[in-house]
Amino acid sequence: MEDKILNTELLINKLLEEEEEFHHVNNPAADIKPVIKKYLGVPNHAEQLGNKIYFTDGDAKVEVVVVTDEIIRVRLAPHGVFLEEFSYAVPKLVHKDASFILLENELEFIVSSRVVNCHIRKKDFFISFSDKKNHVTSADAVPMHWEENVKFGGYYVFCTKVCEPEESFFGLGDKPTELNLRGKRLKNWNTDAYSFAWNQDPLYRSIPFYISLNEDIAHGIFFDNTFKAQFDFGAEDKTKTSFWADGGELQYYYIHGPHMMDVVKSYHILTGTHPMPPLWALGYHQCRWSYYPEAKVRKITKGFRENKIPCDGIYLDIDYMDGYRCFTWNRKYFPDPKKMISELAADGFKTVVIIDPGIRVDDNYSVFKEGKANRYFCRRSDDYFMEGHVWPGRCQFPDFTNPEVRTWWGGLFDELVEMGVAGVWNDMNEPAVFGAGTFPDDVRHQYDGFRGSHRKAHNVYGMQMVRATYEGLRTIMKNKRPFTITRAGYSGVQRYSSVWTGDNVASWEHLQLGNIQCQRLSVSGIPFCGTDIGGFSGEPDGELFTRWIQMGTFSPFMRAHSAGDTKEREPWSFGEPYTAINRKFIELRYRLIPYLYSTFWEHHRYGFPILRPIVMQEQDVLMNHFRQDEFTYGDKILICPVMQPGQTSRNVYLPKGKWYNFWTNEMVDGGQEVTVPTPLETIPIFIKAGSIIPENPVMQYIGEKEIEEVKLNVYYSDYEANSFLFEDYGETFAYEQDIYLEKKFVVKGDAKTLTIQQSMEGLYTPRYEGYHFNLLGLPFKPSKIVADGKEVTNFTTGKDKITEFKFSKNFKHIEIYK
Ligand code: MIG
Repeated sequence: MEDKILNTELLINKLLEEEEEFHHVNNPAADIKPVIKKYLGVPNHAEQLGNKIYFTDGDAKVEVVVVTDEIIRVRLAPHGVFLEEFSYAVPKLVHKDASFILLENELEFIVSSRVVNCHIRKKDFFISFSDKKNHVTSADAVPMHWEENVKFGGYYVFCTKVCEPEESFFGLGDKPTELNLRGKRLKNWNTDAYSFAWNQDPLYRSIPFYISLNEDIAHGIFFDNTFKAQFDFGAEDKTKTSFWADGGELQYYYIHGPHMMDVVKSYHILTGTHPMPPLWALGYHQCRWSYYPEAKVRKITKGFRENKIPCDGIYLDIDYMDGYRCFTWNRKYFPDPKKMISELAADGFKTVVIIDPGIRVDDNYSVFKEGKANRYFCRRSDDYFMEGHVWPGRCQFPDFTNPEVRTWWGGLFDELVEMGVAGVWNDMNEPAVFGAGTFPDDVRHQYDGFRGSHRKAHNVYGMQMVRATYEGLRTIMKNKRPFTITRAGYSGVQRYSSVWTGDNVASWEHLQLGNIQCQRLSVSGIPFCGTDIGGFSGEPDGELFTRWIQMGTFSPFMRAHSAGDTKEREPWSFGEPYTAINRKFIELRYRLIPYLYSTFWEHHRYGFPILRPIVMQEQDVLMNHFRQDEFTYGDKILICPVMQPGQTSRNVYLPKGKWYNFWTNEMVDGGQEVTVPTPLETIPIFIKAGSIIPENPVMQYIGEKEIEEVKLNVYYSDYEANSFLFEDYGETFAYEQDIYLEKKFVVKGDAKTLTIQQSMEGLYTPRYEGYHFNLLGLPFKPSKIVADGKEVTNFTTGKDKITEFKFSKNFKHIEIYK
């Protein structure tokens, strides 16, 4: 884009020079001003209309809206006319009792909520934000500006802010680069990036949201603009942070912290959270391009049961279809899909099928015929169809930005659901087109009635596809939770789908990259994410695969996937000792399901991410702004994957507080780096002291057996700590009617006692009766345990110093005495 601008500037200068040479008389064009960047002038006026405040320099207008106490939205209209309000990311702008006042002094106008002040400087229209202690968190470095786009209409829009010397930046979705984005320039334009490399940009998703952290205060900027957009975090000029787009409106939300977690939670207030997934989707998934024919699928699923490796999801990639026609089956490979799917289901496997956006141009194919008859396919500016080659050959593409098309598309899943399909995988929805890469700019989109070219719709196309998929499945499955996974997305995609990081490579570097990408997606509002375990292209050896399984055990979404031209890639493919270690970790995944599920609820209900980078735990420590290996899974389990071959030990940073080494139960002081042995059998896992980690018995798939008791692992601490457990049916939307149970545990110890308390809220009753307590790290050998006033007699303390006993799931108060 920069180049283009330069060219236009050169061209205009040349024209102007020519003009001078020829000395035209009466040339009407001579009065037209050249295209140059224009900046806001002097704000001479402030006007309040309801909860919106307008400032103008006489021509351009700026609108300021206080959305919540922490969120303020700014919009710019270069010639005073705002675009109609519509956003795929923010479906409904909630004004949560946002009271504010408008003040004016000699130097500035101030819009002030209970938490943030937005300053509009009278001298030059600079906009800045400060907190109630008058600490400026974000300030314009130049006024907002724009440049007319002669070719397409509208404007290139720009915003440039001050970048402070120690300011760090996080967010922006799936960028394959260091976690801290300081010093980088990045672009948002959804792209199919097969075998992407470190620093390659852009990738599959566009999440125009970043978090800034400076002097222990975090704020977020959400630039809700779907056009091709760029962000510069002190790359071009280390004193400036800017963001700009090729069109649309300069519209951004300032989101106040002061903690990074506050910013992420507020971002979720704007863009929504992930719905509760079906419980099985938290299990292990096995995928490959492709498992076919049916015999192969059965061989794989049988392999899991025979090897006693738990698995819940089995995937069918594009070869299950008839000539890659969506919603059809290749009957040679899969003669009776319904029978196969139901037999797989009886053995605990949920079948997930891939669906791409390209619909084969074929008048004998019902999906194409319906789409054609109803004019559901995208068209070029001159009304020709948008045609491109993808897997099925020549294709046309539904316009998923049209609500009518989404409803139609959603309805197409009824047959698959009737056959028993439990989940849908949306691929190639950047959209990807062979050769051309994606659609040309002039393709038109309905854009929910707000119309636009592909320049505007490109980045939301995939999100609207998976939205159509999710909403369709939800309608067809009635009260059952659908599972969806998408490659492309835009802010808000988390309301409809999980994501995977796309076509990675079987290399140690990609293991490191995947670790960062999942953390980044997590703070960018996309909680349910994972990598292709093992690497999509290329060949991992047993060690790399096992290290990847170990990291993947702690990815919110856990799926192994591989390209078709690689060797077999199941958890047992590498022989011993790998198979046993892979099994042990996948079993650990299943043991921790109640913990993961509770963390998911914390996300869904309260907007916490599932994975949390260390900087989110301790943002006041500058070193932590650059840490990207360790992360926490929920807030109680700290993980540090092993990402080097042959590594026998590694340093791990533990945030302040006390931690237990999960493997040895040894207590370690945080606030320091510790050296941890890393034999192939383990990776560093630490549990925060005071936690209660709920645990399920290992099963071959979720729901295989009735749960008879839930184990509560109680990690002693001498300070008070809270833990949570969320329980419900696991596969319906009853939780929306408050049919669930939220349990809160409080643990507190001293030298002679340990107290555990439980309180419960909600309308659900789990079927198991009791807890199996596992007390770890007690500094004394218990002599007496009293639960709800009754003495517990049958407790034991083993050689490992772990004290065990059973008691009712409804307990309120337990005391353990020395
Ligand atoms: O052009 O469906 O990222 O996961 O296996 C490749 C085949 C298309 C790309 C996806 C990958 C999938 C593959 N797809």
